[in-house]
Amino acid sequence: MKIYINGKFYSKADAVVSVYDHGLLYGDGVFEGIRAYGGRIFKLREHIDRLYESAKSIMLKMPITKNKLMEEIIRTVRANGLKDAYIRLVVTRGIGKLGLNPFHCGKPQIIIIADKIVLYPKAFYEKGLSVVTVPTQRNIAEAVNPRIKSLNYLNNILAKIEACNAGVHEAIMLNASGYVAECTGDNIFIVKKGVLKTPPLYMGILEGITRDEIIRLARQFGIEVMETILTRHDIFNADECFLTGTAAELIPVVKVDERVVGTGKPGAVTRKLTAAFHELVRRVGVAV
Ligand code: PXG
Repeated sequence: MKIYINGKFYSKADAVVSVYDHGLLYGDGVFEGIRAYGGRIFKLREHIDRLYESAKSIMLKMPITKNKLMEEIIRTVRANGLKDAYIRLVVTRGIGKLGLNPFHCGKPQIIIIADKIVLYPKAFYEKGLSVVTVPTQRNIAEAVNPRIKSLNYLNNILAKIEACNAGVHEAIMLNASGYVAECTGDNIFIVKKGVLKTPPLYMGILEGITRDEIIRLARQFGIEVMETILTRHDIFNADECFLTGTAAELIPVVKVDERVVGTGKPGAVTRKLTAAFHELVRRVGVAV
């Protein structure tokens, strides 16, 4: 495996960063999780745009242009001979002193890992997931804005631990007002009376690239889409529920806090959007 760090490739064993890097010391940095399907990188430009927005928000000055970074990502996928890949793009604050001040750090470090994608077992996509709502609330936007895809993922990890403790694979996180926000690494949708509903960005969520694509696909099908406040009650009583994310793609949810959602099986709208999404990812994207 060839791992990219600041313009050079290293073997997995040699791909190391300094213990003085603020990415390690403070979780100070940003990242993206990107996928390639059949030699095409899906929504590369959108991921790069989101990364630069995250970086801007935390006052991390990207050391290279967007175009150069896209070239470097393509180069890394190519160097690893991958057609279907999970690309982890990480930008750390860089090497600094012990002490919070990010302005004492040198250059940000750019790391690109292109690896094989490990999928959830197929059974989850066919039967649907069981999930729980958890005590850990999603970060409030006025503290660490969930729209920043930062290296500081403890908020989500705490929720994931609670899901694991409950014996399920995913957690629904609520915001500080008790409304549904998102999952630990996925956005959430429901279908109610033919309308597709998902929490708006101001509920304190990441603007998922898969989320945006599903909204667009649904509208193309003539399905009404509402970005609206959702409560646990709405999720329990939904006709269908599914999660979206780069890693998970679309995954049906059939049980929430022991309440069976809809028929207890992946619904028709979920299946239709899943098929359309799979068709899309193989057709579009930046060729490697
Ligand atoms: N919410 C959160 C908190 C996320 O971290 C999503 C929603 C979905 O966004 P996208 O743009 O992927 O549709 C995410 C994405 C990983 C990994 O390695 C995590 C994500 C994506 C890819 C890989 O854990 N999270």
